[in-house]
Amino acid sequence: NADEPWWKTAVVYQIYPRSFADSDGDGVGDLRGITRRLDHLVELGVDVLWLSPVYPSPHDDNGYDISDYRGIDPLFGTLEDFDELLAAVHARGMRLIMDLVVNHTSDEHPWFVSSRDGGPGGPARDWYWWRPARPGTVPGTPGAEPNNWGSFFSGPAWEYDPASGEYYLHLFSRKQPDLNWENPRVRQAVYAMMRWWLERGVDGFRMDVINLVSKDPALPDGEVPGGGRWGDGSPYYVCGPRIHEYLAEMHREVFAPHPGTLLTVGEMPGVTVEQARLFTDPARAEVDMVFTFEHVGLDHGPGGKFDPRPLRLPELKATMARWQEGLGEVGWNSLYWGNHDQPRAVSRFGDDSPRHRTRSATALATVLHLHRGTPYVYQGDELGMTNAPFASIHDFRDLESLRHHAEETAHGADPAEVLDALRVMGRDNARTPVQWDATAHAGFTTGTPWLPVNPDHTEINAAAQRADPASVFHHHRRLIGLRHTEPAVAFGDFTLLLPDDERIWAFLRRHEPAPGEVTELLVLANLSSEPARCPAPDGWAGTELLLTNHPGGAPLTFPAVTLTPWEARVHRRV
Ligand code: TEU
Repeated sequence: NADEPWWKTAVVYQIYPRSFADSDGDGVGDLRGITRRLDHLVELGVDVLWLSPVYPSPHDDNGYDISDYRGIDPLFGTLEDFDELLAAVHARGMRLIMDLVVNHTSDEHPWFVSSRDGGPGGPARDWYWWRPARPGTVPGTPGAEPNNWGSFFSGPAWEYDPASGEYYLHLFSRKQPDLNWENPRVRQAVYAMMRWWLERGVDGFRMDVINLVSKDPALPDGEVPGGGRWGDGSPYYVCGPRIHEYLAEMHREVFAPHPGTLLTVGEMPGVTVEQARLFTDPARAEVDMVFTFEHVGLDHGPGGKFDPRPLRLPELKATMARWQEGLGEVGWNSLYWGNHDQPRAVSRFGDDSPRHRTRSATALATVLHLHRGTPYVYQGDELGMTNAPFASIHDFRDLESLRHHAEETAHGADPAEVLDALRVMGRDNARTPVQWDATAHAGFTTGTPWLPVNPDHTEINAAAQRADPASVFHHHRRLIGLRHTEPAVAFGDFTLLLPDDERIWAFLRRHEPAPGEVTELLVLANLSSEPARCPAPDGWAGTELLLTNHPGGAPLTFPAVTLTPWEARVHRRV
């Protein structure tokens, strides 16, 4: 597999800098804090670090609202601190990719300031999406927005500018105006900025909502879903009319001069397998892989993420299998359970009770890392960190949650019910500080953390887990090591077994690098808190047990083996 790209055997670790490690006691994580903690990542064995945004920002959306693309926010340090971190990462044989947020900027970015202040017809007006009020309405009054699109963060997707009497589009917060990618000057400015970071030595980009940058220029009204207040504009901006043209252009302008060295991953809300095959087909030279949202939408009810419903395992297995199948021959998957936008994996997909937490976290990791694709480990998930307790709305910091609560309660929703949904699905769950040890503030800061540390850090922390070979940390280390040593993990094909089983997740990986030279891996996992009978395929009894989260488990027999709660194992047959 020597001619395969390096990132097919790599594992990426996502750092949310604000919550990773604080070096100067201001309660917010920073770059020097990361540099000091690199040995944790080296021991884990990860290959690439993805840094969530550290650019200057008003922090309306915790840095995903950028006001200067070529700097470092003082909250996180300086460009010198960045260069020092990058050199330290490279010195340890790891790579670093930046978070590229170019669907929108901050409303405090100079580009937007000149676009707004230049008024209609101004030279920078068409860097963003400005439109007059809907015909026949009074500008600035409810219903006068240019179309009926809703924002991802509640309310309308348009903000009124009284100075010009026009509105600007923002799919996210009002402080995140959407850039107009129809304008070639916008695209060239983005490419120039990307080249600036590549020349600084970074190894690629995670591209924020990159499949939203092409909009249908007519900006038509969307369907208003039952009980909804705003139109669904997604048919007009998810994978819009020119998205492949733009990404192919970006590849030519930015990535092509760096063949074989970079990693590019597009975050793509709403992307389908068919589209992902186009985006990640190497022959099309667009991006290396994409983040799908299908598997993290299965527990959303009709009202969306804050209308959670129980997740059925067969649905999750089928979704993952469909993406394995769809990108099996052409293209490539990224694999994740969590990130800074999702609740903690062990709380959402596992059982975070003291009895089952370690076992369920390691079972979930085993299943994910043995799929075909590049795994992403979100900071703290290698420790099995859990959702945090939120006593009231005042404990939340994320504007998505705060705005949802304000909007829904203003329209009569029961505050207690809204709060329950935020506790289960709110993004702050994944943003509590990384738990390094059992001391005050978990060793994250010597000051007061911007978001309280989860009280369970006395039990769940990196120091305790480094000392425990059966810990979630060491299981992740073994899984990552397996990807580096067993080619079948990265290159084997995928066959789902027992698709309808409500508790067992079983699948096969088969790798035949040369005719007759076959390696097969059998993954069996009980994703429930009860013992479960697991039918085993014939011919596997007595095969090598390559990895397990339950040493001393029952031997694999035919026709079945009983797996203890959350027991996961990998057998190998050559
Ligand atoms: O997230 C895109 C995105 O779709 C999420 O906002 C998701 O829809 C939402 O959290 C509900 O699950 C990216 C970033 O990862 C996120 O942190 C930013 O808030 C968002 O884009 C805007 O930049």
